[in-house]
Amino acid sequence: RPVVTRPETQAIDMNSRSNTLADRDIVPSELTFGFLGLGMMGSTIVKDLIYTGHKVVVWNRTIDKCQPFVEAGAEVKDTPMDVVEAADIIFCCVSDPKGAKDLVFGNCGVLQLKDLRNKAYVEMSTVDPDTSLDIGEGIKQCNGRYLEAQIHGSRQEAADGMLIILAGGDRTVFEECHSCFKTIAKNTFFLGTDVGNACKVNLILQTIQAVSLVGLAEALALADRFSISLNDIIDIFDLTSMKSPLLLAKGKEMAKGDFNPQQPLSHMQRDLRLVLNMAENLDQSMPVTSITNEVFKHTKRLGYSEHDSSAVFVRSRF
Ligand code: NA7
Repeated sequence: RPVVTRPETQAIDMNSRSNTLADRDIVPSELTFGFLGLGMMGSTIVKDLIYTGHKVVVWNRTIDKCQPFVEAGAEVKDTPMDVVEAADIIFCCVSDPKGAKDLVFGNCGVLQLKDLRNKAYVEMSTVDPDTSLDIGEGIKQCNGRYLEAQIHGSRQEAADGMLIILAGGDRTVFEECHSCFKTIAKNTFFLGTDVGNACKVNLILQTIQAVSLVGLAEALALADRFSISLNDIIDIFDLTSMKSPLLLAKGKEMAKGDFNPQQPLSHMQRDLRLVLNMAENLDQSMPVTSITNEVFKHTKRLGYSEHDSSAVFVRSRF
Protein backbone atom coordinates (compact mmCIF):
# COMPACT_ATOMS: atom_id res chain seq x y z
CA ARG A 1 0.00 0.00 0.00
CA PRO A 2 1.58 3.30 -1.06
CA VAL A 3 2.29 6.06 1.45
CA VAL A 4 -0.24 8.75 0.62
CA THR A 5 0.26 12.42 1.36
CA ARG A 6 -2.58 14.89 1.02
CA PRO A 7 -2.30 17.07 -2.07
CA GLU A 8 -1.38 20.64 -1.27
CA THR A 9 -4.35 22.99 -1.15
CA GLN A 10 -3.52 25.90 -3.39
CA ALA A 11 -4.43 29.28 -2.01
CA ILE A 12 -6.56 31.26 -4.43
CA ASP A 13 -4.52 33.89 -6.25
CA MET A 14 -6.80 36.94 -6.27
CA ASN A 15 -4.63 38.69 -8.86
CA SER A 16 -4.55 35.96 -11.48
CA ARG A 17 -6.90 36.43 -14.44
CA SER A 18 -7.92 34.18 -17.26
CA ASN A 19 -6.43 35.36 -20.55
CA THR A 20 -9.80 35.23 -22.20
CA LEU A 21 -11.54 37.73 -19.90
CA ALA A 22 -10.19 40.82 -21.63
CA ASP A 23 -11.58 39.69 -25.02
CA ARG A 24 -15.07 39.03 -23.78
CA ASP A 25 -16.32 42.56 -23.55
CA ILE A 26 -18.36 41.98 -20.41
CA VAL A 27 -20.92 44.54 -19.29
CA PRO A 28 -21.74 43.54 -15.71
CA SER A 29 -25.35 43.19 -14.67
CA GLU A 30 -26.48 45.76 -12.12
CA LEU A 31 -28.13 43.08 -9.98
CA THR A 32 -26.53 41.91 -6.73
CA PHE A 33 -25.30 38.32 -6.86
CA GLY A 34 -25.05 36.11 -3.78
CA PHE A 35 -22.57 33.26 -3.70
CA LEU A 36 -22.74 30.29 -1.29
CA GLY A 37 -19.61 28.10 -1.24
CA LEU A 38 -16.07 29.35 -1.72
CA GLY A 39 -14.31 26.07 -2.46
CA MET A 40 -11.87 25.88 -5.36
CA MET A 41 -14.58 26.33 -7.99
CA GLY A 42 -16.60 28.92 -6.09
CA SER A 43 -13.52 31.01 -5.27
CA THR A 44 -12.34 31.06 -8.85
CA ILE A 45 -15.76 32.04 -10.13
CA VAL A 46 -16.31 34.78 -7.52
CA LYS A 47 -12.84 36.24 -8.11
CA ASP A 48 -13.64 36.69 -11.81
CA LEU A 49 -17.14 38.04 -11.11
CA ILE A 50 -15.69 40.73 -8.85
CA TYR A 51 -13.01 41.53 -11.42
CA THR A 52 -15.58 42.02 -14.16
CA GLY A 53 -17.48 44.49 -11.97
CA HIS A 54 -20.30 42.41 -10.47
CA LYS A 55 -21.66 43.27 -7.04
CA VAL A 56 -21.15 40.12 -4.96
CA VAL A 57 -22.24 39.00 -1.47
CA VAL A 58 -20.59 35.80 -0.20
CA TRP A 59 -20.91 33.14 2.48
CA ASN A 60 -18.82 30.06 3.17
CA ARG A 61 -19.18 27.43 5.91
CA THR A 62 -15.53 27.94 6.88
CA ILE A 63 -15.70 31.67 7.32
CA ASP A 64 -11.91 32.31 7.00
CA LYS A 65 -12.12 31.60 3.28
CA CYS A 66 -14.23 34.76 2.85
CA GLN A 67 -11.47 37.17 3.91
CA PRO A 68 -9.66 37.57 0.53
CA PHE A 69 -13.02 38.36 -1.07
CA VAL A 70 -13.79 41.10 1.44
CA GLU A 71 -10.45 42.66 0.54
CA ALA A 72 -11.39 42.36 -3.14
CA GLY A 73 -14.68 44.19 -2.60
CA ALA A 74 -17.29 41.55 -1.77
CA GLU A 75 -19.64 41.75 1.18
CA VAL A 76 -19.68 38.79 3.60
CA LYS A 77 -22.74 37.50 5.43
CA ASP A 78 -23.08 35.20 8.44
CA THR A 79 -25.62 32.73 7.02
CA PRO A 80 -27.00 31.63 3.63
CA MET A 81 -30.29 33.27 4.63
CA ASP A 82 -28.52 36.62 5.09
CA VAL A 83 -27.03 36.30 1.61
CA VAL A 84 -30.47 35.71 0.14
CA GLU A 85 -31.78 38.79 1.89
CA ALA A 86 -28.99 40.92 0.42
CA ALA A 87 -28.92 39.59 -3.15
CA ASP A 88 -31.18 39.37 -6.19
CA ILE A 89 -29.74 36.17 -7.64
CA ILE A 90 -28.02 33.59 -5.42
CA PHE A 91 -25.56 31.00 -6.76
CA CYS A 92 -24.72 27.88 -4.77
CA CYS A 93 -21.54 25.86 -5.43
CA VAL A 94 -20.82 23.22 -2.77
CA SER A 95 -19.45 19.67 -2.79
CA ASP A 96 -22.46 17.42 -3.09
CA PRO A 97 -26.27 17.06 -3.16
CA LYS A 98 -26.45 16.79 0.63
CA GLY A 99 -24.58 20.08 1.11
CA ALA A 100 -26.72 21.71 -1.59
CA LYS A 101 -29.93 20.62 0.17
CA ASP A 102 -28.64 21.65 3.61
CA LEU A 103 -28.10 25.19 2.36
CA VAL A 104 -31.68 25.42 1.11
CA PHE A 105 -33.69 23.41 3.64
CA GLY A 106 -31.41 23.51 6.74
CA ASN A 107 -31.16 25.83 9.73
CA CYS A 108 -30.40 29.37 8.57
CA GLY A 109 -30.89 28.05 5.03
CA VAL A 110 -32.39 29.87 2.07
CA LEU A 111 -36.00 28.85 2.75
CA GLN A 112 -35.95 30.31 6.25
CA LEU A 113 -36.67 33.59 4.49
CA LYS A 114 -40.16 32.24 3.52
CA ASP A 115 -40.83 34.91 0.88
CA LEU A 116 -38.48 34.75 -2.09
CA ARG A 117 -40.43 37.11 -4.33
CA ASN A 118 -37.98 38.96 -6.63
CA LYS A 119 -35.23 36.46 -5.76
CA ALA A 120 -33.72 33.77 -7.95
CA TYR A 121 -31.68 30.75 -6.90
CA VAL A 122 -29.11 29.09 -9.16
CA GLU A 123 -27.76 25.63 -8.27
CA MET A 124 -24.21 25.16 -9.57
CA SER A 125 -23.18 22.29 -7.28
CA THR A 126 -23.14 18.98 -9.13
CA VAL A 127 -26.43 17.37 -8.11
CA ASP A 128 -28.71 14.61 -9.39
CA PRO A 129 -32.00 15.52 -11.12
CA ASP A 130 -34.14 14.60 -8.08
CA THR A 131 -32.16 16.88 -5.78
CA SER A 132 -32.44 19.69 -8.29
CA LEU A 133 -36.20 19.13 -8.57
CA ASP A 134 -36.58 19.18 -4.76
CA ILE A 135 -34.56 22.38 -4.44
CA GLY A 136 -36.44 23.98 -7.35
CA GLU A 137 -39.82 23.05 -5.79
CA GLY A 138 -38.79 24.49 -2.43
CA ILE A 139 -37.70 27.76 -4.02
CA LYS A 140 -40.84 28.02 -6.18
CA GLN A 141 -43.14 27.32 -3.23
CA CYS A 142 -41.69 30.45 -1.61
CA ASN A 143 -42.37 32.41 -4.83
CA GLY A 144 -38.73 32.40 -5.96
CA ARG A 145 -37.40 31.52 -9.41
CA TYR A 146 -35.04 28.57 -9.95
CA LEU A 147 -32.33 27.67 -12.45
CA GLU A 148 -29.97 24.71 -12.41
CA ALA A 149 -26.64 25.73 -13.97
CA GLN A 150 -24.31 22.77 -13.86
CA ILE A 151 -20.69 23.66 -14.44
CA HIS A 152 -18.76 21.24 -16.57
CA GLY A 153 -14.97 21.47 -16.48
CA SER A 154 -11.87 21.17 -14.32
CA ARG A 155 -10.52 23.65 -11.79
CA GLN A 156 -7.99 24.78 -14.42
CA GLU A 157 -10.78 25.34 -16.93
CA ALA A 158 -12.56 27.41 -14.28
CA ALA A 159 -9.39 29.45 -13.75
CA ASP A 160 -9.16 29.96 -17.51
CA GLY A 161 -12.81 31.04 -17.76
CA MET A 162 -13.38 28.02 -20.00
CA LEU A 163 -16.17 26.15 -18.24
CA ILE A 164 -19.24 24.88 -20.05
CA ILE A 165 -22.54 25.78 -18.41
CA LEU A 166 -25.51 23.46 -18.76
CA ALA A 167 -28.60 25.25 -17.59
CA GLY A 168 -32.28 24.41 -17.21
CA GLY A 169 -35.32 25.86 -15.49
CA ASP A 170 -36.43 29.48 -15.46
CA ARG A 171 -35.37 31.19 -18.68
CA THR A 172 -35.60 34.71 -17.24
CA VAL A 173 -33.01 33.80 -14.58
CA PHE A 174 -30.80 32.35 -17.30
CA GLU A 175 -30.96 35.64 -19.16
CA GLU A 176 -30.31 37.73 -16.06
CA CYS A 177 -27.16 35.66 -15.38
CA HIS A 178 -25.82 36.40 -18.86
CA SER A 179 -22.88 38.61 -17.82
CA CYS A 180 -21.88 36.16 -15.05
CA PHE A 181 -21.96 33.16 -17.38
CA LYS A 182 -20.05 35.10 -20.02
CA THR A 183 -17.37 35.78 -17.40
CA ILE A 184 -16.80 32.19 -16.35
CA ALA A 185 -17.68 30.03 -19.34
CA LYS A 186 -16.71 29.55 -22.96
CA ASN A 187 -20.11 28.04 -23.82
CA THR A 188 -23.49 28.21 -22.14
CA PHE A 189 -26.45 26.01 -23.05
CA PHE A 190 -30.07 26.42 -22.01
CA LEU A 191 -31.50 22.90 -22.10
CA GLY A 192 -35.13 23.78 -21.57
CA THR A 193 -37.50 24.69 -18.79
CA ASP A 194 -37.70 21.15 -17.36
CA VAL A 195 -35.61 21.08 -14.20
CA GLY A 196 -33.34 18.02 -14.08
CA ASN A 197 -32.31 17.84 -17.74
CA ALA A 198 -29.12 19.82 -17.27
CA CYS A 199 -28.13 17.59 -14.33
CA LYS A 200 -28.70 14.51 -16.50
CA VAL A 201 -26.53 15.88 -19.32
CA ASN A 202 -23.76 16.81 -16.90
CA LEU A 203 -23.75 13.36 -15.29
CA ILE A 204 -23.78 11.65 -18.69
CA LEU A 205 -20.66 13.63 -19.67
CA GLN A 206 -19.03 12.69 -16.36
CA THR A 207 -19.73 9.01 -17.09
CA ILE A 208 -17.84 9.23 -20.38
CA GLN A 209 -14.94 10.88 -18.60
CA ALA A 210 -14.77 8.43 -15.69
CA VAL A 211 -14.96 5.30 -17.84
CA SER A 212 -12.29 6.68 -20.21
CA LEU A 213 -9.96 7.45 -17.32
CA VAL A 214 -10.17 3.96 -15.91
CA GLY A 215 -9.44 2.49 -19.36
CA LEU A 216 -6.44 4.79 -19.74
CA ALA A 217 -5.15 3.92 -16.26
CA GLU A 218 -5.40 0.17 -16.87
CA ALA A 219 -3.66 0.37 -20.23
CA LEU A 220 -0.81 2.48 -18.84
CA ALA A 221 -0.46 0.13 -15.85
CA LEU A 222 -0.01 -2.78 -18.29
CA ALA A 223 2.64 -0.82 -20.19
CA ASP A 224 4.36 -0.19 -16.88
CA ARG A 225 4.42 -3.93 -16.11
CA PHE A 226 6.21 -4.47 -19.44
CA SER A 227 8.61 -1.63 -18.49
CA ILE A 228 7.55 0.24 -21.61
CA SER A 229 8.04 3.98 -21.15
CA LEU A 230 4.71 5.63 -20.37
CA ASN A 231 5.92 8.80 -22.05
CA ASP A 232 6.54 6.83 -25.25
CA ILE A 233 3.02 5.39 -25.11
CA ILE A 234 1.59 8.90 -24.63
CA ASP A 235 3.67 10.32 -27.49
CA ILE A 236 2.37 7.61 -29.81
CA PHE A 237 -1.17 7.94 -28.47
CA ASP A 238 -0.94 11.64 -29.37
CA LEU A 239 -0.50 10.66 -33.04
CA THR A 240 -3.54 8.39 -33.14
CA SER A 241 -7.19 9.20 -33.79
CA MET A 242 -7.92 8.20 -30.16
CA LYS A 243 -6.20 11.25 -28.72
CA SER A 244 -8.15 13.80 -26.75
CA PRO A 245 -6.95 16.78 -24.71
CA LEU A 246 -8.30 15.19 -21.54
CA LEU A 247 -6.72 11.77 -22.01
CA LEU A 248 -3.38 13.29 -23.04
CA ALA A 249 -3.33 15.54 -19.98
CA LYS A 250 -4.39 12.74 -17.64
CA GLY A 251 -1.93 10.30 -19.23
CA LYS A 252 0.90 12.74 -18.58
CA GLU A 253 -0.22 13.16 -14.96
CA MET A 254 -0.30 9.37 -14.53
CA ALA A 255 3.20 9.03 -16.05
CA LYS A 256 4.55 11.71 -13.69
CA GLY A 257 2.58 10.55 -10.66
CA ASP A 258 1.34 14.12 -10.31
CA PHE A 259 -2.19 13.98 -8.98
CA ASN A 260 -2.72 17.64 -8.14
CA PRO A 261 -6.53 17.88 -8.00
CA GLN A 262 -8.06 19.41 -11.10
CA GLN A 263 -11.13 17.30 -10.62
CA PRO A 264 -10.96 15.59 -7.23
CA LEU A 265 -11.34 11.84 -7.21
CA SER A 266 -14.05 12.10 -4.54
CA HIS A 267 -16.10 14.32 -6.87
CA MET A 268 -15.73 11.87 -9.74
CA GLN A 269 -16.83 8.96 -7.54
CA ARG A 270 -19.78 11.06 -6.26
CA ASP A 271 -20.82 11.57 -9.90
CA LEU A 272 -20.61 7.84 -10.63
CA ARG A 273 -22.76 7.14 -7.57
CA LEU A 274 -25.36 9.64 -8.81
CA VAL A 275 -25.28 8.16 -12.32
CA LEU A 276 -25.77 4.61 -11.02
CA ASN A 277 -28.69 5.73 -8.83
CA MET A 278 -30.34 7.31 -11.88
CA ALA A 279 -29.75 4.13 -13.89
CA GLU A 280 -31.11 1.96 -11.08
CA ASN A 281 -34.37 3.91 -11.07
CA LEU A 282 -34.74 3.21 -14.79
CA ASP A 283 -33.59 -0.44 -14.67
CA GLN A 284 -30.86 0.70 -17.05
CA SER A 285 -27.93 -1.70 -17.07
CA MET A 286 -24.52 0.03 -16.81
CA PRO A 287 -22.01 -2.75 -16.09
CA VAL A 288 -18.92 -0.83 -17.21
CA THR A 289 -19.91 2.22 -15.17
CA SER A 290 -20.54 -0.02 -12.14
CA ILE A 291 -17.04 -1.46 -12.37
CA THR A 292 -15.62 2.02 -12.95
CA ASN A 293 -17.33 3.12 -9.75
CA GLU A 294 -15.76 0.20 -7.85
CA VAL A 295 -12.33 1.24 -9.15
CA PHE A 296 -12.85 4.83 -7.99
CA LYS A 297 -14.25 3.65 -4.64
CA HIS A 298 -11.23 1.45 -4.04
CA THR A 299 -8.83 4.25 -4.97
CA LYS A 300 -10.64 6.46 -2.45
CA ARG A 301 -10.11 3.78 0.22
CA LEU A 302 -6.41 3.81 -0.62
CA GLY A 303 -6.35 7.47 0.49
CA TYR A 304 -6.65 9.33 -2.83
CA SER A 305 -10.00 11.00 -2.23
CA GLU A 306 -8.60 14.53 -2.41
CA HIS A 307 -6.18 13.84 -5.27
CA ASP A 308 -7.03 14.20 -8.91
CA SER A 309 -9.21 11.53 -10.51
CA SER A 310 -6.12 10.47 -12.53
CA ALA A 311 -4.95 8.81 -9.28
CA VAL A 312 -7.00 5.76 -10.36
CA PHE A 313 -3.71 4.86 -12.01
CA VAL A 314 -2.21 4.05 -8.58
CA ARG A 315 -4.81 1.37 -7.99
CA SER A 316 -4.43 -0.07 -11.49
CA ARG A 317 -0.74 -0.66 -10.83
CA PHE A 318 -1.40 -3.15 -8.01
P1 NA7 B 1 -14.22 22.07 -2.93
O1 NA7 B 1 -13.01 22.87 -3.23
O2 NA7 B 1 -14.08 20.73 -2.28
O3 NA7 B 1 -15.17 22.99 -2.01
C1 NA7 B 1 -16.36 22.49 -1.49
C2 NA7 B 1 -17.19 23.64 -0.98
O4 NA7 B 1 -18.44 23.11 -0.49
C3 NA7 B 1 -16.55 24.39 0.19
O5 NA7 B 1 -16.92 25.74 0.10
C4 NA7 B 1 -17.22 23.71 1.39
O6 NA7 B 1 -17.21 24.51 2.54
C5 NA7 B 1 -18.62 23.55 0.85
N1 NA7 B 1 -19.43 22.55 1.56
C6 NA7 B 1 -19.33 21.22 1.50
N2 NA7 B 1 -20.29 20.63 2.24
C7 NA7 B 1 -21.02 21.63 2.78
C8 NA7 B 1 -22.15 21.68 3.64
N3 NA7 B 1 -22.73 20.56 4.10
N4 NA7 B 1 -22.64 22.88 3.97
C9 NA7 B 1 -22.06 24.03 3.52
N5 NA7 B 1 -20.99 24.06 2.71
C10 NA7 B 1 -20.47 22.86 2.34
O7 NA7 B 1 -15.10 21.80 -4.23
P2 NA7 B 1 -15.08 22.61 -5.61
O8 NA7 B 1 -15.15 24.05 -5.31
O9 NA7 B 1 -14.00 22.09 -6.47
O10 NA7 B 1 -16.45 22.12 -6.27
C11 NA7 B 1 -17.71 22.67 -5.84
C12 NA7 B 1 -18.80 22.20 -6.77
O11 NA7 B 1 -18.59 22.71 -8.09
C13 NA7 B 1 -18.89 20.69 -6.90
O12 NA7 B 1 -20.22 20.27 -6.82
C14 NA7 B 1 -18.30 20.44 -8.29
O13 NA7 B 1 -18.79 19.25 -8.85
C15 NA7 B 1 -18.68 21.67 -9.05
P3 NA7 B 1 -15.90 24.54 3.50
O14 NA7 B 1 -14.95 25.51 2.86
O15 NA7 B 1 -15.36 23.14 3.54
O16 NA7 B 1 -16.41 25.00 4.80
